[in-house]
This record gives sequence, structure tokens and C-alpha cells, in this order.
Amino acid sequence: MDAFLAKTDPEMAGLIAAETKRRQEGLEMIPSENHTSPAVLEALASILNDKYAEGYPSKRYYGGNTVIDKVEKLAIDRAKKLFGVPHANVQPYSGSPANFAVYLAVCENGDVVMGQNLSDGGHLTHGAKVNASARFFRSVPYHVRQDGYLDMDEVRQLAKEHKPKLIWCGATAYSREIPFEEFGKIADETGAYLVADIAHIAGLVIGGAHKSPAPFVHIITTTTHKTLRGPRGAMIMVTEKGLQKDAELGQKIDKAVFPAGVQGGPHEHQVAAIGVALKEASAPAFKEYAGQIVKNAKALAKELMARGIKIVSDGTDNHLMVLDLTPHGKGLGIFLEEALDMAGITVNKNTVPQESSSPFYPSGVRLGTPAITTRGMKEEEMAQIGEYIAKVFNEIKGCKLPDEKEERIAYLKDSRKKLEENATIKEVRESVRLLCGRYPIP
Ligand code: DSN
Repeated sequence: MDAFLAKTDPEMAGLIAAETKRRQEGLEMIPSENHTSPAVLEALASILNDKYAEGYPSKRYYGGNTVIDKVEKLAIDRAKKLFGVPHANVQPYSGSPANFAVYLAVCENGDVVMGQNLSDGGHLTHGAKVNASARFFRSVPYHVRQDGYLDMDEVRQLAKEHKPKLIWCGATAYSREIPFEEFGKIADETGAYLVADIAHIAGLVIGGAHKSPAPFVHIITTTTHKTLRGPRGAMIMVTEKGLQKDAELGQKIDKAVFPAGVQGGPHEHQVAAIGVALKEASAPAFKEYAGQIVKNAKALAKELMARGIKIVSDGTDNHLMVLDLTPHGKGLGIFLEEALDMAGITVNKNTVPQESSSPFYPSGVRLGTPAITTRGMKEEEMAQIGEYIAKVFNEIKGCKLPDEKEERIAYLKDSRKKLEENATIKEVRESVRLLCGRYPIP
């Protein structure tokens, strides 16, 4: 395959080669990313890309879908078995359209919806102010407590007061186990649909490293490319509990994905690759992988805290952690993200609970272990990586983000220049390169 691209489009082939090199020589620690297997990528780059298949297996609006029907059915059956659910839709292009389809399936314009507040670790599509979910529905956000854990008393009180049609549980920057059972009780008490968005933890759920939401919620959404280690894509599943609440829920979800929602023809190459990822995730080795992700995250958090870095909720139960840099000044996330990038460690700046700065200049950094665990790294390497991160952090902790916009841009430009010449960061970069050399990406 590579040989064709190098001939027809050497410029693009060169860029793909450069990104491969970057990923091989650096530590990918954005917790929503992973390194997919060559088998998943092979399915993704297959001839299935060429087929239109609007509709669902045996109910298509185009001819020539006998093979495609089998592909989609196989992926659906694997999803149902692995997650223990009676209904699965594997067509969502990605997480945001999947979540939007859920709204279309169960809500009317103006209904009340509840989700975890954005700077408390929630996702944009769970009712964040800037998102369509807050434009078409009345969003009532819930929060984490001062200790960084979900405030379930607040969730119950808000649900009783506002009677939401739908409650989201699941997050994008939350390092503790999601109490699905308690959410389930609150939804039952108030009559709401409960949806678990397990995009971040799907692989942990399958691998037994996080409790499954299936017995407690009505609907589960997930992307397929994070801890699940598949292609970019998403799934929506309806649980037994969901069908008990509404026997038509499966059909409503399917209709909301297509034709009522934001999608047209399904990406069947992506569906096939999801099927391959689900098969990989059903192997015993995946259970070990999921367990190791969590062990690694715990080891890394311990090392960072021992080196004086504050972590929201003082640790982690899953694959990620949010470093809270507020004690050293507000808006430092961008400095640490950029300095770590220079050192070959890829993370993302992130807001922290009770954020005192802004989403573009937040006071935290989010990082995690799914991708580095895929490469085979274990606790020993986590201690090393913790040391590297702490060393880089020491180089930026004196930075001060100016309040004025123009001043900020000039200050960032200047600090970038200084960091590029920083001897400690250069030294860490070299150590990272050596470490990565011992752990090839798949
Ligand atoms: N962008 C994803 C993440 O990084 O968590 C969520 O959509």
C-alpha cells in the first residue's frame, strides 16, 4: 500500500512517514489516543471504503450490499456479545454525532438534560454552553466536589428539582470510577433516561478494569478509538434496562442515526475496522492490557505526586489524570503542554475544576497511559516518565501568563524561544527518544 502512495503522491507519503516517526520517537500520552493494530488499519484502508450502504443490514437503499450486510452484522454481533447488550448501532461516524443521535432519539426541543460540567471533566456534547446540546435543550450541569470526586448529592438534588428527560454519566477528563449504580438509582427515582458515555473507558470496561454500566443505564455510547484501540468511530448500544423502559428504543436510536440525524451513508470500512478491534478486544491479552493501563496510570500518578505535582482528586482509578497547576499560577497548562511537546511527550492542556483561567489558557494538563501501555511499557517506565515530566515542569513553573491578550501572545512567543533552547528539556528529549527506541509502536 505504502509503495503506491509514495509513487502517486510523495508529498503526502512524506508527511505520513514524518508523523509515523514522530509517534515512534515520542510518548503519546493524550489519554484519548492509542496506537491501533496493523489489522485494524488494514480493514480501515480496504475496498469497503468504496461502497454506499444507506440503511441497515437487509434494509438498504442501495444495491450490492450482500457482503456489506455481513460485515456490519458481524461488527454488531461482536459489540452485543462483548458489552452484554441486546442492541448495537455501529454506524456513528464519531462520538459527537453518536451523542447527538441519542438526543434525537429520546428528547424533544427544549427538554431538560443533565451532564457533567465541562471544566469538571464533562464532554462538550453533554450540555456544554458552546455546544448544540445546550442550544436545543435546557442544560443543567452537575459538578465535582472540592476533593475532585463527583458530587452525587448534587446530581440527585438537581435531578429531583429539574426532572431531566436525559442524564449523561461518563466524562472526558475524570480520573475516578463512574458510580453507574448510583446514577441508575437517581434516573429511576426521577424517570430520566440514563446514558453512559464510556468513550474513554470502553476498553477498561471490556477488559474488566472498570465496572460495566450495562445493568444500570438505558443507553451506552462510546467512541472506538480510545482505550478500545480501534479506528475512529463510535457505537450506540441499548441495554436490557433500556428496552424495559422503552421497547422501541433500539429502532428509535437506529432512525436517529439515519435517516433522521446528521449522518448519510455509513462508512463501512470503518465499521469493518470496528469489528476487527472488537475481536482483538475479546482476546485474553486485552484483559491484561486493560489492567496494565490502570496499573501504569496509578504508578505514574504516584510518581508525579511524590515529585510535588498536584493531581485532581489526588490520584486515579482509570487510564488518565489531570495535573492541577493552579498552586503555581493560573493558565500554566499551555506552557507545560508546549514544553512537554518539545521533550517528545504529547499531552493536552485542560481545564481543572473551579478553573480560574479560560479553556484556551487553562490551568491544567491531562495525560494518560493507553498508548504507552500498548507499546509494552510498565510501572518501571512510568517512574522514569514521571521523572521526565517533573523535570520539564520545573522549567516552566516560573512562567506567568499575562492578563492582557497582546501581552500574552508576545510572552508566549518569548517563552517558547527560551524553552526551545533549554538544556534540561533537550536532555529529557534525548532520554525519551532512547526509551521509545526500546518500545516500537505496532
Ligand atoms: N476529544 C476527545 C477527548 O480527547 O477526550 C473527546 O471527544
